[in-house]
Amino acid sequence: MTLKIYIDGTWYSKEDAKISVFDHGFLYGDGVFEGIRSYDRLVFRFKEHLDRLYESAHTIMLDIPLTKKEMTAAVLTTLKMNKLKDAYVRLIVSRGRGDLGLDPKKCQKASIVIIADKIALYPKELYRTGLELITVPTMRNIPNALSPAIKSLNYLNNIMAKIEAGMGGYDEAIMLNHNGIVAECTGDNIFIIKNKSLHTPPSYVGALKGITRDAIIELAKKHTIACQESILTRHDLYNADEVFLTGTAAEVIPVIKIDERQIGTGKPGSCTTKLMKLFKQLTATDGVRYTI
Ligand code: PXG
Repeated sequence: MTLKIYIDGTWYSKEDAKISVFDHGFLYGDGVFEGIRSYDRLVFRFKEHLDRLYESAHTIMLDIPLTKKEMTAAVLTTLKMNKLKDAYVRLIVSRGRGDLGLDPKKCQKASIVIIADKIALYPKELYRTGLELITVPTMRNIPNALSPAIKSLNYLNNIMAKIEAGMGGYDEAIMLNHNGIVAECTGDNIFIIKNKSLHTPPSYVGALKGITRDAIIELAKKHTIACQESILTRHDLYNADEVFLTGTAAEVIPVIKIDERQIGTGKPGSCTTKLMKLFKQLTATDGVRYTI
């Protein structure tokens, strides 16, 4: 069965799902997106993802031509139509078709695309052994120039960082901000554990307010693990007891080496392992149910 993709109210087969070259999402990266996951017919933190999408759109003055209720229905229908139990949903809202030229006033209506596909999981092995990361020369966008809270279609600095990490044979890049402070990874947030306390950079230094990050903060609170937003330097990372990353695609994944410095014992630590387990339980119970 070929994948059915939603574009502006109609479902097309994968081969026919096409967007105009005059779409400003393509011409200028003018738009916003979300990456959402479903686990055994439960869409994880669906409301939170939609809230972030509509907030990103509001900030860039992009009118989404569907209400949240209509958007919810469109996503669930796309999941059902593709008979997906465990899925990765890519929801994109672009400024839509316009003329050449930056002015979004030429774009009559935003375009909505919903792709629901099988999730390509990271190799299981990495969750057992942990990742090796490197800090890279490409820094995170300056937060005052473009808010890191906007999940926009502009990912060039993250992409360059990803290339730089890959060239060195590392699994992922740690991006610093313009002051050399740790911000996040290319598509994941970062946490450290030091003296049994969790720390993660605040959004204002240049991190996306990740939904998985929020879930981990909630789980920590519930299980009386101290957790706070902190300004972190590379020194703090190198000397952490444990480090892990969070994101919709990666979920919770341990880190064992950063810039060739071993983290803690060099093996995924007990607090990380506990949070990985708690997160798995959460995804199995907390979500919006659909039937297929
Ligand atoms: N930072 C950045 C820059 C991200 O893009 C995260 C952190 C983690 O946020 P969540 O809300 O997922 O916990 C992201 C998430 C994709 C894709 O298709 C990208 C993300 C998530 C899922 C899919 O590239 N980015």
